[in-house]
Amino acid sequence: MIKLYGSGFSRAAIVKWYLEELQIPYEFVLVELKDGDNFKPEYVAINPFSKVPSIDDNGFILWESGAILTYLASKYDPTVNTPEKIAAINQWVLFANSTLSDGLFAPQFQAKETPLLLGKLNEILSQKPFLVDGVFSAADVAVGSLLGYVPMMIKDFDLSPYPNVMAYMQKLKERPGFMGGV
Ligand SMILES: N[C@@H](CCC(=O)N[C@@H](CS)C(=O)NCC(=O)O)C(=O)O
Repeated sequence: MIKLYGSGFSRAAIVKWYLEELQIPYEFVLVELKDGDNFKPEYVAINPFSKVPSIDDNGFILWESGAILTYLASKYDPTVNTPEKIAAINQWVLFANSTLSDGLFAPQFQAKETPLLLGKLNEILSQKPFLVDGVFSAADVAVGSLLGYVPMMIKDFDLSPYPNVMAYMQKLKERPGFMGGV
């Protein structure tokens, strides 16, 4: 069974959501960051950088939430069955964890990047319900999770100029497993 290593209020919630979407049985292993469990030798053996999440899939260990999402998609989502599809998902996962993350949360980029990125995302989401081929995938978990952090991390952020982004966030929030619990 897959083991998911994570802590409360961490990016392990992203992987947990996707495991629930895929309906894969998994064991959640608590690595309590506030107690420094991530610096203990047994966890450093799993992730040398002491970050969560990590997974252990029957002996195959992987860390970085984005890498874990694309691995799970290519292994366990039967619709992800061509190099092009894997690449398209990878593109959105990398976009979420680098371009979008920096543009939304790095103070030096916010003013220029946030309206540009959310404006374009709003346009894209006016044409399709989900990001890759209009079908829910790991791409939506990655981008949706990042967007989910906006109301949590940026006080009074006004999303009203981006109604399609708001509707997308609401639709994802209603899915069972959405960023739940971790
Ligand atoms: N880019 C990494 C970020 C991982 C990360 O920074 N995780 C945080 C929790 S959300 C962590 O483990 N922090 C512990 C620490 O830095 O000591 C990912 O997406 O997996």
